[in-house]
Amino acid sequence: MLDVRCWRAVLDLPTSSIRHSASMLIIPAIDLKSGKVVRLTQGDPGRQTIYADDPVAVALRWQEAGAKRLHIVDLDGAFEGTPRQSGIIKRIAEAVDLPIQVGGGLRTLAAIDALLTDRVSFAILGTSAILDQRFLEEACTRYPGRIILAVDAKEGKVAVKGWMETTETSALELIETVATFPLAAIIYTDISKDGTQDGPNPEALRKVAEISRHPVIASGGISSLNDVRRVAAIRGMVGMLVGKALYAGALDFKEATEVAVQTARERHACETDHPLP
Ligand code: AMZ
Repeated sequence: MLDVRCWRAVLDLPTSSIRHSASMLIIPAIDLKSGKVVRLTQGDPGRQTIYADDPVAVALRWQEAGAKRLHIVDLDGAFEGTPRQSGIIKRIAEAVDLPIQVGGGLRTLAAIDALLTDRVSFAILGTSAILDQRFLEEACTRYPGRIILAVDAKEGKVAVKGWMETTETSALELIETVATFPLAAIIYTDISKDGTQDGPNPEALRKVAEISRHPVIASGGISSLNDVRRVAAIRGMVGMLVGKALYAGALDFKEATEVAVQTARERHACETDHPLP
């Protein structure tokens, strides 16, 4: 079976304008709600913190800080089932010169077509991909290497529709099922940790990375350099989404990147020098 773990392969996509040797990305998350940059706690719209009124300025700030990629979620889109913040996302895409990945409300091929212009590198699919795997396959076939699957898990089961509904689908089984799909990556979010600054769940992440044939991006609770180190040390991880900890100042972007890259290098050297049987 094709092993598509190699992050370089993802970065080498024609749509990715940036080449770099770092093997572990800290990806700032820009969650949009009613035109503002917000963070929810455990995905609950009732527990929302507003961080900024100008999403374009925030995106430019992350670019200036050295981000190599941005993660943008249209939360209104995720809740309502159709993109709602397309105007702002277009303005961000025009303003920055970075690969961006965008999700929230992408439930039809037409919505994906409208998003994936040459300034938006990746479409993130959650609900539609989980409820209809043929749709995911179709989207991947149309845009090989440009679709990212969002696996948002609540106690091991995948949640959909703005995380308001939890399915019976096991996150790990889903990841196995999509092994041969030409996805760019899988984002695994631990909902119980998201927006809590409580630290990630390395055991769950390790399992996900172990069974995934795709590069894995971790999300949920990452809020200290120690958390960054623990996630970056997991084989198969290529990056991590950080939101609240960056906005609240608990984590410095540059420091986090240095630690992530250094840890990934050490891991890689270790794997190369002492390959496990
Ligand atoms: O915070 C939430 N309640 C939330 C959230 N962040 N609900 C969905 N999402 C994100 C997913 C994924 O990136 O993590 O929206 C995207 C999926 O949207 P959809 O519409 O495809 O399920």
